[in-house]
Order: sequence, then structure tokens, then C-alpha cells
Amino acid sequence: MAKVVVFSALALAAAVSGHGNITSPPARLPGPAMVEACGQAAVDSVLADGGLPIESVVDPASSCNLFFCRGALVQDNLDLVQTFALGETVNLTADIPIPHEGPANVSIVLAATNEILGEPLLVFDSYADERLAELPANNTAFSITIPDAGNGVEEECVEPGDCVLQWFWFGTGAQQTYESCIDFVIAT
Ligand SMILES: *[C@@H]1O[C@H](CO)[C@@H](O)[C@H](O)[C@H]1NC(C)=O
Ligand SMILES: *[C@@H]1O[C@H](CO)[C@@H](O)[C@H](O)[C@H]1NC(C)=O
Ligand SMILES: *[C@@H]1O[C@H](CO)[C@@H](O)[C@H](O)[C@H]1NC(C)=O
Ligand SMILES: *[C@@H]1O[C@H](CO)[C@@H](O)[C@H](O)[C@H]1NC(C)=O
Ligand SMILES: [Cu+2]
Repeated sequence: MAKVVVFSALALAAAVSGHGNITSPPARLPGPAMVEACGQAAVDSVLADGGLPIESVVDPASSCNLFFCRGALVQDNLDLVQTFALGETVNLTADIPIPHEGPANVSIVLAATNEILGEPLLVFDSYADERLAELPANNTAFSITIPDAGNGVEEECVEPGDCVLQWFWFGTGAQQTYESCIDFVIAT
């Protein structure tokens, strides 16, 4: 019985397109620069399923930095770069067609090192819990506040590509990682 249930859940996860991504502000998408870095098969798999977990990207080239923005590059997204002010509150929305319980956070990540600047801006100890009848509203609509002056943001996030606002979610049971990245610069 238990086996049947597990099998059905896996079949569903495989059949339904998408596990999740950020829908607003606009997040990085694949483009020609990512094809160059990651290969056409990898990009095709992401285009076929915009919520694809990183672990499921097909045949990534060795020059593909999948664990930063799932391989998406700023060069393909220069028209999507947001301008945020120090201390600004930014509302985000996410789409989670297939939840998998686990931790999540929203952080400013430095592209040069793939490290979080300061502390995560928002942390969920338990996110996307599929055992709940309904996901909490804050799983798909939430906000973060850009740090104030003196926290390094205005020094680090100057040119497009310096920093991203990254939504990171790890489904513990499924062992699947999801990342969406919003390109931004700090208003001067
Ligand atoms: C999110 O997933 C949807 C559905 O696959 C896709 O249309 C959209 O382009 C994706 N957006 C991002 C930012 O990945
Ligand atoms: C952000 O969301 C809050 C709460 O839902 C809302 O009051 C506010 O108007 C939103 N801000 C923007 C800029 O949309
Ligand atoms: C936040 O996300 C990063 C990935 O950017 C992850 O490695 C880290 O464990 C998370 N940190 C917290 C405090 O949740
Ligand atoms: C999200 O909402 C749930 C349920 O209302 C609450 O327990 C949790 O603390 C909230 N998490 C965050 C990060 O705001
Ligand atoms: Cu899954």
C-alpha cells in the first residue's frame, strides 16, 4: 500500500510540468549565453519546464554553473535588471505547482563568489510542505527588505550581474534544489 502511494506521487511529480519558480519581479531566463555555457540540451530541458529542479537539468556542459541561478546568465537578461533602493521593500511572488517540503531562503548572492552577502533576507525552516491541505500564503507571496546603507549592498551591487536576489528552496525528501534569480542594481 505504502509503495503504491509512493509510486503514484513519483509518477505525478514526473508527469506534471514544473516544481516552482519566481514569477515576480521577473527572474533570469535561459538565452544564447546560457546555450554557450551549458549546452542546448540543458537549456531545452529548462525551457520545457521552467520550474525544473537543478538536479534534473539534462546533460549540462562542464562550463555550466548550475548551482548559481540554475545556469542562467545576466547577459541573457539585461532587459530584466531591476533597480532597488537601499531599505526598499520588494514583494515577490512564486509559483509552486509541485511542493516538496524543505528549507528555503531569499538572499542577496554575490555572483563573483556565489556567496550570500550578509545574512539571508528571509528564511523558511519549512517551505512547500505537500502534507498541508493548502500552502501558507507566504509561500507564494512574500516580501524582503533590501538592507540599508552600511551593509555592503551599495558597494557590491553596482553593475548588472554583480548581485542577484536569489530564491533558494531545497526539497529534503525529493533531494531537489530550486533557484530563481532576480538581477538588480542599487539605485544611486
Ligand atoms: C517559470 O516556469 C514557467 C512554467 O514552466 C515558465 O513559463 C516561466 O518562464 C518560468 N520563469 C522563470 C523565471 O523561470
Ligand atoms: C507589497 O505587498 C504589500 C502586502 O501585500 C502591499 O500592501 C503593498 O502595496 C505591496 N507593494 C507593492 C509595491 O506592490
Ligand atoms: C540559503 O540558501 C543557500 C543557497 O543560496 C543555502 O546554501 C543555505 O543553506 C541557505 N541558508 C539558510 C540559512 O537557510
Ligand atoms: C509563513 O506563514 C506560516 C503560517 O502562517 C508561519 O508559521 C511562518 O512563520 C511564516 N514564515 C515566514 C518566513 O514568514
Ligand atoms: Cu519533484
